Amino acid sequence: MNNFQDKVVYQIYIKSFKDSNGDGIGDLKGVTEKLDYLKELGVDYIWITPFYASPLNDNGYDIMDYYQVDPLFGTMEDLENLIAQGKKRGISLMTDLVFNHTSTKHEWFQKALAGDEEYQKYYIFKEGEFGEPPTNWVSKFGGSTWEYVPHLKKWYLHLFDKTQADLNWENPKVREELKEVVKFWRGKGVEGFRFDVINLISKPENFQNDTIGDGRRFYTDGPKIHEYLKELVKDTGIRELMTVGEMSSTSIEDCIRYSNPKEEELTMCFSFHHLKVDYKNQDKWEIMEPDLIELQKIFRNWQLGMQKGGGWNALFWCNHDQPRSVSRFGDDKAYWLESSKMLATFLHLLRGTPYIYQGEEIGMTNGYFISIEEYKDVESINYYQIMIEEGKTKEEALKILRERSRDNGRTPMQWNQEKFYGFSQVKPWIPFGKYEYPITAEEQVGKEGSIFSYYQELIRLRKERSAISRGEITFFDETPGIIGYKRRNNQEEILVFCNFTNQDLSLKTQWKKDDFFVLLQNYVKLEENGKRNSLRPYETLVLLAES
Ligand code: TEU
Ligand code: CA
Repeated sequence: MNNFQDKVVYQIYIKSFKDSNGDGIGDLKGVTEKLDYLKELGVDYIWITPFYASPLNDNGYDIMDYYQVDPLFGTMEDLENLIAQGKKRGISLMTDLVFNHTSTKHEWFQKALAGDEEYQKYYIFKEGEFGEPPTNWVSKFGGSTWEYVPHLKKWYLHLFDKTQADLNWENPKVREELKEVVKFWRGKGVEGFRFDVINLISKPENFQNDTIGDGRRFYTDGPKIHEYLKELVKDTGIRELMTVGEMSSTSIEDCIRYSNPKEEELTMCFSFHHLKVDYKNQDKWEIMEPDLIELQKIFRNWQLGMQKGGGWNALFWCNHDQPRSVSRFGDDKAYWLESSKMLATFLHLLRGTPYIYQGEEIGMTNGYFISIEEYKDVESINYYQIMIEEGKTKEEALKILRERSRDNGRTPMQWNQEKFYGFSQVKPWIPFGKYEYPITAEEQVGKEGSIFSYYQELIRLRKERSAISRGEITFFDETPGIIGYKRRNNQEEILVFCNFTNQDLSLKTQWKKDDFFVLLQNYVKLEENGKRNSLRPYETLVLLAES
């Protein structure tokens, strides 16, 4: 196992990062231009979302050719150059492999449609009865998971959009094809992989209706998932690389198996339970305030559970599918600076590998789009329709999208105060967010007290302190609204306090200034009396005790 515990990953949503050729769409050359910025931030890996040939119905998560760079994002040469330039700066590239499904434009699916039975076996085609789909499962993007092909008189499975057909991993040929894809990119010098919804690849032997849910219990962490992952990793020789699986609706038990080195599957897992604490009745499209007690419970269970089982977490608040954390768990107006820093602290000092999503390091907020025309995301557009059909008014549906849409995290990076924020020479493919503050990278880099500088400090701390990268974690009971945890390694102990509310809250843990060194704080000054018994709104304190 390689030494990855002190590494930090930066996620790039390529379409919205930096446009180099003035077409309003971010691209590979744009990423290369910004490598020095990333080096300054201090990250070790960049994960770039799919840049392969694609009709882009789901912005590249619908791959048409695994071996080609989409011309919209550049050329293979651009990619090779990016890898080389990254290596010079000590930044490794992780690519995103979408192996649960392909675009329906993929050659394999096209052959299947043309009647080639060999290729129909690459996908999951089934007959329905009485004109009904084979099961009542619900797609992640709304509607049925089955699409009917009249001339074949069969339905095919798509857990996501109908242009994303699920691959049949039961078929050894499919598994061999996908191994070749991994080896190809490995050969290009890619040093890590993120596997998209990889825990959904193993489908049940019998397809049946779900009478109590949307079907996910039949294919999530499915029957052969561990077997498939072991085979993929072994046969492609990527055991020593940094790999992360995106695990949808997963369990701690399965994530231990996915990421415990002894199992020889992956390095770490993304899980999403902490990002559902503001879903009313588990429903993404019903808004409520985050349940902080639940949030604490989830982190406690996952952190302690994974530690006990020898698993490893990928830590994140934001990605291209999620609203911005400062808008969601912080306060992006009155406490924008403080809450951005508090959320960063909480996450980066946990046990696991932190992921920074582009713009998070400068405190970018939700997009807060006003009209439906501004939205580009297939899920947002589908659910807007569904909400209207279910009887919501347009205003109600738009209000929900403003909180929940994936486009909140997809507004273009804001590099400087020039027109189009230095992202592009022209109007970008998606609108900029409607900001209260003129948030830009230029304004923050090299500026003491900025969110960017704070992230630099967090990354530095992880590299300096083994208690953070490798230490044991324990949680201690604090006033509701505050989460407190400890990290310990050898003689070093670090205490972390985070106030997740906009209230002053008193601490149960009493501490004296003489006994600790204040490693980090997000308010400018501690009170002078040498003792601190409370935390201000969104305040965080990181204390070091050395014995
Ligand atoms: O996402 C998987 C996934 O299930 C979600 O994060 C999903 O977007 C969310 O639950 C919807 O509410 C991955 C990719 O990250 C995402 O961008 C793709 O759309 C999806 O897989 C399909 O490839
Ligand atoms: Ca471009």
